[in-house]
Amino acid sequence: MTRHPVRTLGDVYDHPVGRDVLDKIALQIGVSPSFIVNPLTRRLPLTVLDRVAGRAAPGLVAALTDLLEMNPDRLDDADTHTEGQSEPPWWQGAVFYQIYPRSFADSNGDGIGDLRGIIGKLDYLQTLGVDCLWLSPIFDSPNDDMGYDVRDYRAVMDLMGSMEDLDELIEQVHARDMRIILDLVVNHSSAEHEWFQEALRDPDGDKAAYYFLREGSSDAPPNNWVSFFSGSAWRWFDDIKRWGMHLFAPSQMDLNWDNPAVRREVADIVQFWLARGIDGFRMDVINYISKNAGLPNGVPAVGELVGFTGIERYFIGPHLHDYLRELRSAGFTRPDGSHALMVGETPGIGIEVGRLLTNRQRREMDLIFNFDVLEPPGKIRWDDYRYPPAYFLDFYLRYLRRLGPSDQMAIFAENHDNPRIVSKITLDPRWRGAVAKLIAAISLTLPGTPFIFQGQELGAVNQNFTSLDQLRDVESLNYFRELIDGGAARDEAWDRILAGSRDHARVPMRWTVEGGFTTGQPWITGTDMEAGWSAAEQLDDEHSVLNFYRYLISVRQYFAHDDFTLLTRSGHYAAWTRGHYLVEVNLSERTIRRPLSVRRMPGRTVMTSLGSTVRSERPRPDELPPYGVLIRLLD
Ligand code: ISL
Ligand code: CA
Repeated sequence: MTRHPVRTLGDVYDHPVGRDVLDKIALQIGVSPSFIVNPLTRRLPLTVLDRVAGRAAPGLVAALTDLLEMNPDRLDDADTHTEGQSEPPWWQGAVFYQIYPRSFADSNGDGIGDLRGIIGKLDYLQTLGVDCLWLSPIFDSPNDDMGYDVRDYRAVMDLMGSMEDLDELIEQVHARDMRIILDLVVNHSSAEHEWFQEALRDPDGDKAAYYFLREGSSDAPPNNWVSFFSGSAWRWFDDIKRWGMHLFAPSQMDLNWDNPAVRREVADIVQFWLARGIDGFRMDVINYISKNAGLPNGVPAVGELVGFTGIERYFIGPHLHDYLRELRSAGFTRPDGSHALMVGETPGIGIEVGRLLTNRQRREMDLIFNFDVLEPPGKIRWDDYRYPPAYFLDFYLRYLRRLGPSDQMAIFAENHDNPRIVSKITLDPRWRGAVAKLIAAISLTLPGTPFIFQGQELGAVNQNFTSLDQLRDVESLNYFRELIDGGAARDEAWDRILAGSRDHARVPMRWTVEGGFTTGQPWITGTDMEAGWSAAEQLDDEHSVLNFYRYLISVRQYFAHDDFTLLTRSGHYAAWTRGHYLVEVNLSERTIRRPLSVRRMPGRTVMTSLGSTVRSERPRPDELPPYGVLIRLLD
């Protein structure tokens, strides 16, 4: 790999990491990237930039060059050819469905969703038409972070059922021609994992070297990194007189991937599960696994900018690509040479680095989640704001323009860490169904691999939680405390929690009007009781969001491998074709006119987003109603 020196602003932009960073800055300040990088500024030496920026944000430029130099990989032209590529892999045309097992279906009345609950809903999932299920963590865990803190990577969590239940689930999924992937949480393990327990018993032994344990004095953590769940990323273990690193909750101890034994363990775990028949893994915060050698302090200016001090020391660490390639071959390769699916959860990763991680020629991962889609510029999840649906579409359109033939993007609007997309876009109940369908239409007809989060297909909305004791999530509870400790008024703190809490997505699925999730007391209670929005009601309603999803998923097979052409994108209107299908959308809450050029294209209407909530009259043929979608099959 040739190393390119990074001396000028142009060098930064020619570097994948640099381009992602500068694109992000441009997006945040609302200018085109060419406003920052153009023929005039390209030659600007970074030393000069540092002198200018250095006053306001000391160390920022140096942090950036460090990051770039540590990551020399580029996609060269040779990486983008398609010759010799066989059939498109199965996941390229697939629709994924994320299950949060704890809240999906409870089979035994203990109030907690479980594997047998999922088995009982396979008919529903098959009717929906999804191709692959992704289950959030089901491995043995003390559940400080709802399974994202694994105690035993080879055992099923008691609350979820047994290994036999899982085997049966895998078998039944496959019998229905679907696939199933699980969640691999290996940036960290639970402190209750036997490795960590062993480390506590013998802080100089093998297992201690699986983690980041540092000697020192109990009043000064080894560096200034902060945890995503509030406070320092270090916790003092008085018994062994060492600090232990946790980027997430204090019981989620980061694993040291620089230790080859750790990488071996992870590969073995993956092999263990592949042998049981699973089709791959979603890989939790996988881009955080390679930390900078020596764990240097984060640059405070970066911390202020992005909110998490230290992040530039690990979000694209020096060995990330190597470790992934190694894991792909040692863990994700089956005895017959085929590969199981690797879907990376990669917070902070932009489009260019995303391509490095998933380009088929590079043999690292297959898909990643690019989280920049979730918040428009200037917003974070805790802000109470309305998300413009145009941002969702334009984000993926821009993403697409940057992809080559060996790249594929994942498309998603929701997951278990985020509020519901409908509520982000509108609080007006009149548009609930239309907005849900708009997101469905974009997600399912753009080229890319769509991921639907449970309940999204029902147009689920946020919950009207009224007090802290209704919440369960460690992140929300910690953040509330952090805000209060920082001097915020209770109302003000509560508003932020209510806007961004992960618990909005984690309340039980609404199977029936009465609920239908459990016969007992659910572990967390949803407040949305609105009639018409449960699965049972929607199955019977031809205009429901659920049936809109079903329709699009069922016809997707006819265009999933066809070309995409953007016909028009202006104002609140967009139109595109995918194969023989023509999709038109209204991204606003006002009725808009359809352009004549598109109206004149010969074909017949096969689906509209009418119905569900607003039983408005048939719209005029030259108009699209608020948030409307019109799908035609062209002659
Ligand atoms: O919620 C966030 C922190 O503010 C997100 O950044 C989230 O933590 C991040 O996307 C990583 O999420 C994943 O790993 C976490 C777990 O809590 C999340 O549920 C999981 O999706 C730690 O394992
Ligand atoms: Ca149960």
